[in-house]
Amino acid sequence: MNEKNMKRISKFLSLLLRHQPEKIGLQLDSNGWASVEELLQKSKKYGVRFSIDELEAVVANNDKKRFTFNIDKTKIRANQGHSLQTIDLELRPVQPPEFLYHGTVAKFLGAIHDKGLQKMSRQHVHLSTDIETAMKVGSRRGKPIILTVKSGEMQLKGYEFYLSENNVWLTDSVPSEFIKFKQ
Ligand code: HQG
Repeated sequence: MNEKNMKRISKFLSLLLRHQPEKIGLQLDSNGWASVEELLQKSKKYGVRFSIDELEAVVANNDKKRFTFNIDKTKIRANQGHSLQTIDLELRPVQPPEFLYHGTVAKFLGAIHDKGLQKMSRQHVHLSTDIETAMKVGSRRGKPIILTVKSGEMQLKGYEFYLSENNVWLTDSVPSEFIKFKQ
């Protein structure tokens, strides 16, 4: 399968498994899992055809490991990034490193200064351990600006951090006092 086709399927899966399963009438359970069989059938009916082999290739080769199968590959879910507020990914709090990074753009800085980092339409604020990833995330919107989050200090003060299956750090919000706006 070529790159373009993989990307097309990955985008479609993100839409269904994170945001709008109702688009094709797909059911997600409370932990975000969809039946693989139902996904293939309903996608086909909707006009987006892909085989189980293609789905497996997308899950295995996805650049950010966005999706996971259950053990017998009868179910699939997105590892993070949901805007569906009712999905419980069963994340357990873990100890974060001293600092984590968030990539954003200049036009949001005023609001972030005032209100801190907020989850906006997703379930969590997304953070990374390395600056390079934060640069990529920020550059989706323009010239990236990197914010350093004092995650170690936050945790000591009782804030919880989670690590998704694909190594994205997640938290509910980051108040401004824990953000270093200058590197
Ligand atoms: C900004 C992609 C105003 C925040 C990426 C960001 C990531 C505020 C935007 C994942 C704000 C939200 C998530 C505030 C935060 N006022 N703006 N108080 N607080 N913002 O897309 O972190 O390819 O929901 O800086 O790689 O950009 O989809 O979050 O610019 O991992 O797998 O509001 O999405 O992954 O945008 O990206 P998003 P994000 P995938």
